[in-house]
Amino acid sequence: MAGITWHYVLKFIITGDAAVGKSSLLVRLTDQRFLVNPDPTLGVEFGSKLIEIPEEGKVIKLQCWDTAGTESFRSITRSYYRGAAGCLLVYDVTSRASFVNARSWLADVREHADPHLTCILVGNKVDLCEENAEGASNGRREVPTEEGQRWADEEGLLFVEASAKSGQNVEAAFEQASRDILDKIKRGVFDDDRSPGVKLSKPTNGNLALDQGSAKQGCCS
Ligand SMILES: Nc1nc2c(ncn2[C@@H]2O[C@H](COP(=O)(O)OP(=O)(O)O)[C@@H](O)[C@H]2O)c(=O)[nH]1
Ligand SMILES: [Mg+2]
Repeated sequence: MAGITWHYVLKFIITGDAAVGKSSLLVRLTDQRFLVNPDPTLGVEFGSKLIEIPEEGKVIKLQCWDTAGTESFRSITRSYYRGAAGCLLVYDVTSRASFVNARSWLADVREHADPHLTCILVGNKVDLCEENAEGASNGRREVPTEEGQRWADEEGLLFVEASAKSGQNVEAAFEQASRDILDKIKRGVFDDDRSPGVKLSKPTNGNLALDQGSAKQGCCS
């Protein structure tokens, strides 16, 4: 595998209410840092990162589109749903409203995205409700873990609780979704000709081709 840059490019979208931490999750993934006062996202922002799925022996290039969560951008962001293989549907565990609104974001995803898209529900900001020594939380949590898990199960979504601030489960969320997408590719649900959200590094002479050019291109590789 020497020299291989990536085996698959998977396009992800990150969606959910404003201020739940979508941009922070992306910055944590790509730059391993956390901004206390990030600028609000205007329209759509982009980030990319290589991750490894060791048990599959595959290197994945994640291409992530971070959408603005405000109503005024909703019509713009819808067009970005189309070519995605994966979606992070984010809510804030300290905001019940953001969890309730996740339903309408999911409805948007279902309406506009590929029906085979893998969606992972991410309850962000768990660092704000860490338990004390007696096991009691400090009271900021508004959505119990079980409730998030139950809704994810009902809707057929993957589920994880994470923190862009501490980094907990951020890469794991993308990895879990990528594993699910790889599984779909294996089963022939996604293929790179039909699904714009999945791009395969083209084989030459039975080996995976180098695609240094595209991997190094642009501002975000
Ligand atoms: N404590 C905590 N704050 C967070 C976390 N993620 C984001 N924030 C904060 O929440 C606010 C909104 O974050 P942002 O990433 O802009 O949200 P977006 O509108 O969904 O992109 C910012 O002040 C962030 O610093 C987290 O995991 N924990
Ligand atoms: Mg944002």
